[in-house]
Amino acid sequence: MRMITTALSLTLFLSFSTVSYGLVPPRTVFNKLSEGKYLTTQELWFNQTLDHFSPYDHRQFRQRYYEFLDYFRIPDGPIFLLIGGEGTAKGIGNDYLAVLAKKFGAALVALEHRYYGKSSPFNSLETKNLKYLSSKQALSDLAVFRQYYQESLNLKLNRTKIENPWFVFGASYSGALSAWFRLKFPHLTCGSLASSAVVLAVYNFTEFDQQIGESAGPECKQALQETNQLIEHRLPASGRELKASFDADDLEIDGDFLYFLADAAAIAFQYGNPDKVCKPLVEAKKAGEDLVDAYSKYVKEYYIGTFGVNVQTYDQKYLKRTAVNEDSSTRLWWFQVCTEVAYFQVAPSNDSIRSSKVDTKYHLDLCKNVFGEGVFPDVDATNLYYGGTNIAGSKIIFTNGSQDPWRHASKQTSSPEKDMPSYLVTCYNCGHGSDIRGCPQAPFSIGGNEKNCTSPDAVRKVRQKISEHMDLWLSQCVDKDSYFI
Ligand SMILES: *[C@@H]1O[C@H](CO)[C@@H](O)[C@H](O)[C@H]1NC(C)=O
Ligand SMILES: *[C@@H]1O[C@H](CO)[C@@H](O)[C@H](O)[C@H]1NC(C)=O
Ligand SMILES: *[C@@H]1O[C@H](CO)[C@@H](O)[C@H](O)[C@H]1NC(C)=O
Ligand SMILES: *[C@@H]1O[C@H](CO)[C@@H](O)[C@H](O)[C@H]1NC(C)=O
Ligand SMILES: *[C@@H]1O[C@H](CO)[C@@H](O)[C@H](O)[C@H]1NC(C)=O
Ligand SMILES: CC(=O)N[C@H]1CO[C@H](CO)[C@@H](O)[C@@H]1O
Repeated sequence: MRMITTALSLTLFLSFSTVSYGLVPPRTVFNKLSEGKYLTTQELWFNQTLDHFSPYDHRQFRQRYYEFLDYFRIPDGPIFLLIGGEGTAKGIGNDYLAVLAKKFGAALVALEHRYYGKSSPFNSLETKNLKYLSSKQALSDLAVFRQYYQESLNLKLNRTKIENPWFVFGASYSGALSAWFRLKFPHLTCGSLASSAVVLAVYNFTEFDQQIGESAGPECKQALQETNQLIEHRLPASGRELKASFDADDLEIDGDFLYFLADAAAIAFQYGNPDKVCKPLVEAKKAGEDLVDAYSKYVKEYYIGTFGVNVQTYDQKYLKRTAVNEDSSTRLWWFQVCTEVAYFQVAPSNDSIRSSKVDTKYHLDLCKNVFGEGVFPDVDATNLYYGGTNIAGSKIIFTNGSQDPWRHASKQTSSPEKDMPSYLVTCYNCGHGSDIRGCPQAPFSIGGNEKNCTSPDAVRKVRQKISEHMDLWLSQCVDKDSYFI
């Protein structure tokens, strides 16, 4: 166990490299594409409770966080809590939230999600050690951290019992955490921005593939479907050569290979680069060229090359590895998928783009093979706990990108009576988290600049709304002397 109680474990911790080995694939949702574009990467640490729900387990672990105070209006400016998600948190990115922080005179504080990056409580990620990895524990981490940070800020400013107005932010899974934090701890934040927030746990998430078809449009969709049919046809007889032509020789299980190919297409729409996959395929089809060749070229050049995915992270043998390193995010996220939220990206029974072999059984087999008997997601329990799209929160802004396949696990309708607006950013390359990242999300643009969105105005309008809600809710918060006792 990597606990904070011994000096030995501390040094182990610090010896970890800050180098990243790869990016997180789309099923692990929000990508850290902001390499080198940080306001700060100076890491800070605090002692977190391992199990928030045990009355007698008092173990702690070291959790990493970052702060950026250059825009902070001392002493009463708001504090923006940036919620870490299913990946390593390398610093505070210079995206649209930085623009908002400047505008509101806010302090920016980012907490890495437990288990990910350097915030792992254990030296080994074997299944029994993952039992404290859950969204519920993560929400309590945020609550405890928020108190700790407010108190340490008060100490720094030589004052007591003062509360700054807080606002929480997240995108994708951390967008869901952002909404759920406001739901479960309304007294600890004035409001929440839940960007592309996957608040609905879905077992058979067929809408994901369907949205890719819609985002692709008829011509590209057909080319993608034909490509898949060719691949399925060639796989039984010449699987080895086929996999090798995608630089995916390691993927022994056909399902892993087909999942990898499905993700490779999804990524283009999710992150606002539809032409990267559609252009070469449609052109190859028109020219009567081999679609599989065109697709493998795209996968190697774009998905593996530019985007930087590590093919190994699709390999169940690899997912079984329990070492803690920068690439363990995929194993960790699969654990959350396999226990809490599912979002199994299965092929719809009709008209699918991905292979029909990427089905419910594939996912359940993976959960069992990677984590052991009895590990499967109880999505009903998750939705019972949080409410899914019927979330009974307030002062939460939901935003989604029109081309993003994940938006069908988000809240896409407004609930004005509960102060929960929902906005859809609509444009040809508006994807996952476009309100925060602009488009495309790769390459990263400073300040989440919306200039390269096919409709910059669509992004600007939603941002204006976000800003208005924040302004109102923050002002309602500071009016009270102290909204937290
Ligand atoms: C965290 O715990 C360790 C070990 O108990 C202690 O040495 C350290 O001072 C603590 N850090 C903080 C910030 O409280
Ligand atoms: C903190 O406040 C106390 C009481 O007002 C004052 O005596 C002290 O000098 C202050 N310390 C600093 C570091 O500002
Ligand atoms: C998911 O799909 C599988 C296979 O089609 C089916 O057996 C199962 O009942 C579905 N489960 C839910 C909850 O929709
Ligand atoms: C499949 O899709 C077609 C066209 O969208 C539709 O007409 C047909 O009813 C669907 N079949 C099934 C089994 O859902
Ligand atoms: C927009 O795209 C162009 C061409 O790809 C690129 O040079 C430029 O940096 C991008 N601008 C922003 C703000 O991302
Ligand atoms: C406020 C808003 O834009 N709502 C839209 C969100 O997305 C759904 C599904 O596409 C639309 O029906 C809503 O009008």
